[in-house]
Parts: sequence; C-alpha cells; structure tokens
Amino acid sequence: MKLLVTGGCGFIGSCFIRQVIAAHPEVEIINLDLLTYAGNPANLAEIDRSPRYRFVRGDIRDARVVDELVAGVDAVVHFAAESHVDRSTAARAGAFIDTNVLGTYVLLDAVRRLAPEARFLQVGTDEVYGDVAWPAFPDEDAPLLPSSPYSASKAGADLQVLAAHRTHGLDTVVSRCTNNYGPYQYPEKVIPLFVLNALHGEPLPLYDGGTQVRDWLRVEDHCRALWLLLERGESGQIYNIGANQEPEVPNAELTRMILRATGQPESLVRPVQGLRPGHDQRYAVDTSRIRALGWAPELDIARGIERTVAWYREREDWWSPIRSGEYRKYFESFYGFALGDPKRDTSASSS
Ligand code: NAD
Ligand code: TDX
Repeated sequence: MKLLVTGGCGFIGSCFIRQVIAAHPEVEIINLDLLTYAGNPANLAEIDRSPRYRFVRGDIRDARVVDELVAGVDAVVHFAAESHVDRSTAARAGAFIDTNVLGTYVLLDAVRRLAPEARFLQVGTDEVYGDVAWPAFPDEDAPLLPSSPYSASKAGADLQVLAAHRTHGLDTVVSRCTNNYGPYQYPEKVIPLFVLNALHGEPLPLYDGGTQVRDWLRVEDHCRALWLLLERGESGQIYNIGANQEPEVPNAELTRMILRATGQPESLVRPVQGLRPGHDQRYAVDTSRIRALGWAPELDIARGIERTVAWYREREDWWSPIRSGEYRKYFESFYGFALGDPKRDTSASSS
C-alpha cells in the first residue's frame, strides 16, 4: 500500500507516520511538506532512514509537484494546514485560505485526474461546529458555524472534500477531531507552551479567565483513529473523533494539572484578556459513529499530561532550537513580554 501524507513534518502528521511505519510493514509513505515554521524534520528522525519512507519538500498548492506524487498512490492522508487559531486572527488570514482551502482543492483535483480509485482522508477539526453550549454534543450532521478564520478555512476544506465525493465519486472520508496534545507539538499551542514556560519558571498567559473547555485527546489516540478510518471508514462519510472527558476540563484546571506535573506554583499564571477575539467557550462532539467501529482513547488526560511533561523534560534537544529561534520573536510580539534568556534553558529543563 502506498500513501501520500501531506504535512507529515507537523505535530500530528509526524505521529501518524511514526505509528504507521512501525506497525504496518506493507505500507510505503511519501511525505509532502513545505516545512513552514511548524514543519520540523526532527519529528521524524527515528524513521527517516526507513526504505519505506520518502520526504519531498513542496507545497500542496503546487499542482505540478502534487500531480507527480499523487499518480499511483492508494490513499492520500491530508494533514497539511496552517493550524494556529491565534495566527489566523492576529494578522491577515490569507495563508489559511490559500493552504487550507485552495491546497485541499489542488489535492482533490489531482486525485480525480490521476488516482480516481484512491481514498482521500481529510484530517479536519471539531472547531468547524463553532462554540457548543453545554450540554450539546454535535454529531456529524450538525451545522457548520466556524468562529475564526482558521476554522472557517477548515470548514471550506471539508466542504470541498464532500463535494468531490458527490460530484466526482471520489472515495473520501472526513474526520473531525478535538484538541490534540503530546510529544513534538509546536509550543504556540497551549499545552506545550504552558509546559515549557512552567519548566522555565516563566508566566503562563491564561486567556479570558480560563473557563473555556476543550476535549483534549492524546495525539497517538487520534492517529490510531485515522488509520482505522483509512481502512474501515465508510466512503463519503464524516467521523467525529474526541476523548469525551468526563468531567470536562476547563483551561484553568488544565493549567493546574500542568503546574502540579512540573512542580510549579499557581503564581506563574498570568491572566490575559482580549488576545483571542471570538474565543469559543466550549468544544465537544458526539463520537458514537467512530466508537461503533471499535475505537476508544487509551490514555486519560491526567496521565497524558504527566507523560507529556516527562517527554518535554527529556527532549531539550527537540525544543531548544525552537525556543531560541523565530519562535521567541513570535512570542514577544504576540504576548507583549519576552521569554527569558535561552542560555538558562539547560538548567531549567533538568531541574
Ligand atoms: P502543524 O501546524 O503542527 O503542522 C502542519 C504541517 O503542514 C507542517 O509540517 C507544515 O510545514 C505543513 N504545511 C503547511 N502548509 C503547507 C503547504 N502549503 N504545503 C505543504 N505542507 C504544508 O499542525 P497539526 O497540529 O499537526 O495539525 C495537522 C492537521 O490536523 C491540520 O489540518 C489541523 O487543522 C488538523 N487538526 C489539528 C488539531 C490539533 O489539535 N492540533 C486537531 C484537529 C485537527
Ligand atoms: O497562550 C494561550 N493561552 C490560552 O489560554 C493559548 C495559546 C491558548 N489558550 C487557550 C485558548 C483555548 O481556549 O487554550 C485553549 C486551547 O488553545 P490552542 O492550544 O491554541 O488550541 P485551539 O485554539 O483550541 O485549537 C486547537 O485545537 C483544534 C488547534 O490549534 C487546532 O489546529 C485544532 O483544529
């Protein structure tokens, strides 16, 4: 089986590739990734010598490159995207529309012409349902009400995929997963950002009182669900994926878990207001459709946070180049305060 994975150097795509190369000896993977700020070949260091893995640096919006790679594949697993909500609200969101909507179209068009039997698995997000008031759990037929330019662009991508199934008969599956966390996540997202700041004794910028709820899912559990959908998902169907935390975990409680796991005091929390306009209060989804296929998450959030903290403690080799590079500028310009001296990083991580 030959797979084209897009965005495989990012957080979730790299987990999927590591898992599949390890567990499925019959699978060959081509990874098409532009290596934006979020793409990091170090995420795949453990498999990049595998004879069943090939990396191509390129843009999903470039039909010439995409055509060459799509011909002959059995499936496309589409992760590549601009993925950070705050970057989509803080500046012009053109890159989000370009990559997430146009890029998805370019891939679908190539599949239609050059690999019409191939399965197209769209890696989507639960954010397309918008702000979900308690006690609702939208199922896959719920209306799309995205709040941010990011989630609107992902909704646009999902709709392109569904239209390609209906109009051209492509074999598509759309997944919509809740918030992921775990190893190799770029520290613009709240969990790795808070873990690394806590390990350095630096402030944790908690937005809008921390009352918001996300349904945190360990990235390995998400990737197992994606493999299942590749193999057994019904063509043309949509599948929500999520942990369904019970009880739900507001951001303030998540922050306390991180502080406990890092041994740091609550005084590190820095309340901030207004950094996320249109901030959704709650995400939650009905996951009965994928659970009926036999999937369930393996790790709960409390143990997941402990393991994640342990991973970041051990992997200074991974995060140190990120925290000493372009990321520092992003952090200071977005949050209005600077991270400490990167030279302190060694002692902080081993404490
Ligand atoms: P990420 O930002 O870590 O990785 C994105 C990857 O896409 C990077 O490697 C980047 O270099 C690549 N990329 C960006 N633009 C590209 C382009 N034009 N051509 C080729 N490659 C390009 O993102 P992630 O968190 O791993 O998310 C992966 C996918 O999963 C996204 O589609 C995202 O919307 C979706 N998703 C994410 C979450 C989450 O919690 N992170 C939850 C649900 C769904
Ligand atoms: O510094 C922060 N402080 C803070 O309080 C950041 C970065 C976030 N937050 C809050 C905002 C959210 O309520 O934490 C929550 C989670 O924020 P993010 O980690 O930015 O995730 P979110 O916006 O929920 O989106 C994520 O999950 C769905 C991914 O970035 C998306 O790609 C995915 O589709």
